[in-house]
Amino acid sequence: MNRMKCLYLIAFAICASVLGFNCAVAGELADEDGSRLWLRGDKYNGAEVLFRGSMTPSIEIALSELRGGWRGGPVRLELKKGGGKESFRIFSDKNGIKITSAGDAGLLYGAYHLLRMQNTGADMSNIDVSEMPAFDLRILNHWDNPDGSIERGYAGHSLWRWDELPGVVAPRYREYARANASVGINGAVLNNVNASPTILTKDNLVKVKAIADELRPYGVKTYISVNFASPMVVGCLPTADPLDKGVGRWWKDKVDEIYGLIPDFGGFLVKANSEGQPGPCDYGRTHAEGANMLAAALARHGGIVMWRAFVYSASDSDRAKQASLEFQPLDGEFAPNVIVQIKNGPIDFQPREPYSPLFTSLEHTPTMVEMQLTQEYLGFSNHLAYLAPLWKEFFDFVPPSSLKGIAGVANTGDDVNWCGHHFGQSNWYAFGRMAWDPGLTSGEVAEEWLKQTFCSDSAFVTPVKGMMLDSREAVVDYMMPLGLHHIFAWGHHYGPEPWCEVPGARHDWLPSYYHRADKQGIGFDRSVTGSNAVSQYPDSLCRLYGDVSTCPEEYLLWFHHVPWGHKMRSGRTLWDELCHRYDHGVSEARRFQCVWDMAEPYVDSRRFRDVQSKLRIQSRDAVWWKDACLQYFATFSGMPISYGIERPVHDLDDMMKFKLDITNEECPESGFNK
Ligand code: BDP
Repeated sequence: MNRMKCLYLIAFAICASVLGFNCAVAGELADEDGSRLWLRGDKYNGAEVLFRGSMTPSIEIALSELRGGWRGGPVRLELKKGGGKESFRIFSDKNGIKITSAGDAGLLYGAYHLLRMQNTGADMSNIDVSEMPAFDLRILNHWDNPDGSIERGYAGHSLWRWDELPGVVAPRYREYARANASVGINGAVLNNVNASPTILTKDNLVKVKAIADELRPYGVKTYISVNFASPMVVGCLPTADPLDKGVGRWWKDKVDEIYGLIPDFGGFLVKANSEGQPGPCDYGRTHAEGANMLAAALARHGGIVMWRAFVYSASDSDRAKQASLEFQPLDGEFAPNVIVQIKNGPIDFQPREPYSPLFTSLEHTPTMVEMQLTQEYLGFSNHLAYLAPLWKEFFDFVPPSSLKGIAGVANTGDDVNWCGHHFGQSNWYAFGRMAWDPGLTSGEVAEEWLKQTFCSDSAFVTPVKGMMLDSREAVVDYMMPLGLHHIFAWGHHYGPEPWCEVPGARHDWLPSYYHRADKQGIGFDRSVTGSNAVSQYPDSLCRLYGDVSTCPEEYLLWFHHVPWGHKMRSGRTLWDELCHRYDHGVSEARRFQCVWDMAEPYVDSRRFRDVQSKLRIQSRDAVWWKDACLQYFATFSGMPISYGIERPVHDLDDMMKFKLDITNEECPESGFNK
């Protein structure tokens, strides 16, 4: 680089940081690796920040964040009596800006809020903002295993380095905690719901404590997933029966041991009698009896049990009905510190599902929703799928006020950019922001994230935000439009395999169980004359969903087996509509490539190229999905692929022979790509 250019760049960088811009448009910017997430505000270190009172580690962090990043006049922080400990008020008076809260966490959140306002260019004149979180529990669930792998993780290995803890405490724990605090996430379940009992050994609890000590100053509480058979495996008891006195005592002692190490420990997350995990039903006890036994051990310390309702078995009953059938009769039987944690939909994090009817049928049981940030069913960390619209869709049916909390299955790993895909970070960000305030729109959150992560120029933000907002629907269209679901490949959930048959496999683990395509039509009949899953919804929705002529088309094949010639609202037949939706998904993925290429002047070249190559994979995968599904379903419909749409480029036979050689814990370099 010649000297002039170098001077120019330095001058630009200084101007840019003073003005708060971070776009590349007026010159080159140093490549970024994404490790700084949305917390890229240049260090300013000139702010006058004051606090009088007794200092806590969280307040120290709030002060140092403001000193480092605030570019305005004096800011005073003050602890006030009254109000929630996480709530805060920011207002200006004659002496400058003041942040008040009843708790140190509130002051920390206030500090991050003020910085976010500055860094997104919000109007700060006569500022007076009062904020309180919509949910008390805003928790990330890590599906991380003791060996460092992450179930359904596509961003490298676990953040927790169990092998070197507690002696070595990686700096990333604090960076992780800081990122969470900056968006209001206040809890982390450290390990996989398919929990190894070994998490409860003395040696491992000391490691958990070391992490908890790092997270605490940022207001992030530590929780762990426990295996229901732990008393047998770790405690060498002959049983794990929740009504056995010795078992109850073992859990009490274990919980006391944990609180001896971690006085503010949050509690347990439990996956029981689900997908082969042990649980109370092994002893003829109910989920409530199992959960309440753990709850009794935790209650003395203020801890909670998050008991998952993700249960289904290889029975004749429609899988979509099973969680409700098992949990609804237990309504009101759970101890007060048990919260039933329910996935947003009745099956399993599909690109689109109706909400789980348990949310409206459990009337006397505290519930929380579990969303998935890691894109197990949405193209892993290869596809751009901004998930805020999915969560908003859920809240349209289940009001946030009816929930105790919100959990998100994390998409973080030890990849440099944390999430594998730079845009995966937007889901982490949006999860926190929406857990704090589900009233925010998907667009507002996307805009905030873009401005902080990349650049605030509207020529960049407007089109890229548009791409984000359309991205989830595009994935639905090229994977499973019109209510199709679970037609993924066997063994991993990346690509399509609607034809998949595995001799001896559980029928509810095979795509044909879900799509039910035959010569007459396609879709799962869950109407009153079918599996009657519709009856689990409130009457008005039951009627709406149950009638093929009123069922919203996005749920059509979820609730009905529909003839190929059925007239859709567009005037097309079902078959033609299916063709158009798949095709639309593909053209959206292509459009995203164009949008991103036009963003090149605004993004440093490394992140630009990373996203560009991911979008290329996404487009190819979209074509793979479309060609596979349409050509396979055409063998039933007997109809030609609609003439107006792009012709298939792959042979069905080739795609049927193709096996992607990946494990559950990897993101492939590409899918079918002949
Ligand atoms: C499914 C995942 C599986 C999880 C399970 C769960 O495929 O890896 O263990 O959910 O949530 O989506 O328990």
